[in-house]
Amino acid sequence: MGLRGSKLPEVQVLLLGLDNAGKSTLLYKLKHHACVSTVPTIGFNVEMMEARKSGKNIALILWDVGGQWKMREHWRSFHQDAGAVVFVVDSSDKTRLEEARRELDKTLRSEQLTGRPLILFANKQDVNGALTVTEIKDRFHLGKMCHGRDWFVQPCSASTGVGVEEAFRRVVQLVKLPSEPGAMKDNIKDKVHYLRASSRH
Ligand code: G3D
Ligand code: MG
Repeated sequence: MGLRGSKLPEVQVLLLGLDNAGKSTLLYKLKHHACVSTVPTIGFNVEMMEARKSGKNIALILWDVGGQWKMREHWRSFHQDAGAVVFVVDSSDKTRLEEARRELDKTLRSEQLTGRPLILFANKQDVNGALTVTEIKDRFHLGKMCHGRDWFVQPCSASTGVGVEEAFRRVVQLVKLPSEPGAMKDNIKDKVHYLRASSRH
């Protein structure tokens, strides 16, 4: 049995991005249709949502492993089983855009993520002066960076909820289903153990 007792085929998605990009707020918004105060994620959040893909019900497991420096080295351990990468960008913070670009570039260079789709959430679109999708695509050189994989940039605001459901629908559309359904279930438990231990240090 999988996370929270789900018997559905599980598909894992990495939710990455710098700290303060809005990952936790997005997860809460999606799960609870509510805006809650978040605290910086130390360790990780993991959420499951049910979705329908190719005529089948699936459980999408969303891993928000924290954007802080301390946790970045642990991102790599998630790559192997990821069916898609979601990278959240704070479109209003121009001072950290280059840092975000570098992190994304580094992530996509992981051999284990070859060919996995990228969905970039251009978050905080409600903030005046936020960069548009076109500006982010250009500044990230996304066409070049994502050569050989499907990719999509979705504007959204985790605060207002605009674009959030569309963004996750796009994830469901692009995510790769595991070739062996159920093969990863023990892995999820292992990962939870591993991360709990790592975040205590
Ligand atoms: P993280 O999980 O990526 O580190 P959080 O980021 O979800 O903790 O969000 C960091 C801060 O950004 C929070 O503000 C949160 O309310 C805010 N935020 C997240 N998404 C949006 C958005 O779409 N628009 C705006 N305006 N703010 C957003 P605080 O002040 O609590 O630190
Ligand atoms: Mg967080």
